[in-house]
Amino acid sequence: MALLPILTAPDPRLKQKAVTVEKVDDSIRRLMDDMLETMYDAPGIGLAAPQIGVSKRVIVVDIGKDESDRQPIRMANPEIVWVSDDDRSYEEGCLSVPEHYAAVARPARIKVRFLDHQNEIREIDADGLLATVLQHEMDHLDGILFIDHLSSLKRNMILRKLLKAKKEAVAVR
Ligand code: K1U
Ligand code: ZN
Repeated sequence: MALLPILTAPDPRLKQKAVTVEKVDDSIRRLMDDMLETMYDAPGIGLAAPQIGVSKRVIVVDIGKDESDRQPIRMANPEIVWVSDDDRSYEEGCLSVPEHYAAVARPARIKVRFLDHQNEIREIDADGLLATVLQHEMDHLDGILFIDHLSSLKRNMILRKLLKAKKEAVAVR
């Protein structure tokens, strides 16, 4: 397994629509495992392939409480097939938008269809934190960041700070 560098905004690769996976084969399984290792190391509770510069429709999620309670979920080509009418607002973070958090309202409950790590079609019903994280990760596959759900004023303020931090990091290298 391998630890992969996580891209941070602003980066054009985070704004692209990712490509559908033809089949979950050994190379996609390796990608899923590398993404899980990278996510646990970050640490985070979700990761989408575009965040590591891979334009494929693959996400991983684990909302387990700690290392002794790991519940990894691997998904290729996830799609939302049902959403509840009611929304839930949650303070979101993102490994590609470091040190910024904001409340985002999304459907409270969803049903997701996906290919699992054995290339089998599966469906899961999700609510609470799992529903929030799955929607956040699926947004990444369409080039959408949680800051795109905020006002342009808040989004541009965050992007300006991230760009400044990137320029300062290059200057001290
Ligand atoms: O997509 C990502 O960058 C991962 C992101 C997922 C997410 C978190 C919260 C709401 C929506 C989506 C993160 O994992 S940010 C880090 C984080 O939330 C966390 C890290 C360690 C322990 C618990 C949470
Ligand atoms: Zn994210």
